[in-house]
Amino acid sequence: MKIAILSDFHLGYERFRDDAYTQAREAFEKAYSMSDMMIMPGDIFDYRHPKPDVIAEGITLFRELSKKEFHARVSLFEGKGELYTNKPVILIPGTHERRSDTDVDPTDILSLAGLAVNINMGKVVVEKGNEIVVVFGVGGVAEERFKETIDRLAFKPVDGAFNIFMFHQSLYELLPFSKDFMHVEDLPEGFDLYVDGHIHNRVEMKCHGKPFLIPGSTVLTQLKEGEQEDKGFFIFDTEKKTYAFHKISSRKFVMLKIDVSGEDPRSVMETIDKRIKETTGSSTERPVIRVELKGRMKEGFKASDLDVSKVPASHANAIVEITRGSIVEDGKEENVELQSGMLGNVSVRDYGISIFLEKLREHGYSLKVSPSRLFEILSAEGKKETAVVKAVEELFS
Ligand SMILES: [Mn+2]
Repeated sequence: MKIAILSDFHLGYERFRDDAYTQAREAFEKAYSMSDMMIMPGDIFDYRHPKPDVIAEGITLFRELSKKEFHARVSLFEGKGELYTNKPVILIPGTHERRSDTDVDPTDILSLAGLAVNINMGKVVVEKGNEIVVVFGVGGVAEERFKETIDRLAFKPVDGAFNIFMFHQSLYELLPFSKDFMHVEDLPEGFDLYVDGHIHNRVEMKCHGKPFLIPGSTVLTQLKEGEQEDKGFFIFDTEKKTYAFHKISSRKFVMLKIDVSGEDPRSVMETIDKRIKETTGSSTERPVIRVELKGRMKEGFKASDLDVSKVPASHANAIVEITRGSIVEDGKEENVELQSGMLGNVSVRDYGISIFLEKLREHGYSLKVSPSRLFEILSAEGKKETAVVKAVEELFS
């Protein structure tokens, strides 16, 4: 069977809302035309509570797919709720859609509408002729809960079938930053293919000797170095055990690192202007260009002497952002910048969870409510007071 693997569409992502929609649509179209079944490891939506117009975008995209003929069909489903379609469009929720286990998340809406099969904490059997593919799914959970979750689920690969383990987490080998992240070798054994979401650049590795694939997101979100590559999806061929990446047309992202060492503000500004012009050329598609200035300027000058505020407007055929945080100055610590909700390659949310856990450990937290559940309660509410009341209720009722 030919399996399309596509991920992290982030429908509703505010900064590039149209890109999120049109690039997902292109990925859906192309991936459908090349495959017998489609699997999607999470972050379909950018929010746990998408607005109705964003839910409508999701429904529109998935409805297009649901009208098509597939060569394979779902023959068995085990998971939350019922099966409302036997078309093999299979997904799990990601960390962006994550809610508590009993709450309805936006991917549940797609399955309730019969537009996809949500296999969060469950599995699905897909058949085409006498070929059988079984996909096991674990939606995004807090990193420190991942191990206990897969232990509890204890998925058993099915004899005579092609078995896929699909999830949505960080792994230590990809982001060596928290001891809560699992290692690749800790993933359950015996599967023919491992598919992960969450990471927004493309990853091709091995796990227990079998392919481990992350297609990356279909839309720019993090504006980190890894996102300069093409966006797209994988097609995996279960017969030949081969796969290939297929790109979609997506907004280009270029990172320009400019060394300002020994330069005065005027020459720095000229260099910025020249490099941006070289990068955009005659492009009409408005690439995102991120300029990172680093080094120590000519003596007597500091970062604030650079007036970069007018640069974006003078390059209308690009979306330009400039960071001066890495310019070295006397008496100034190196800046840590929070860009697009990311810290290094780690989301602020994941970083927040790891700090929260550390604090709880320091204080010898031993109550019954799991730390991740507590974090979710505290972060789900807009108002601090409401969140605290809910957390206290959960802890002491
Ligand atoms: Mn994502």
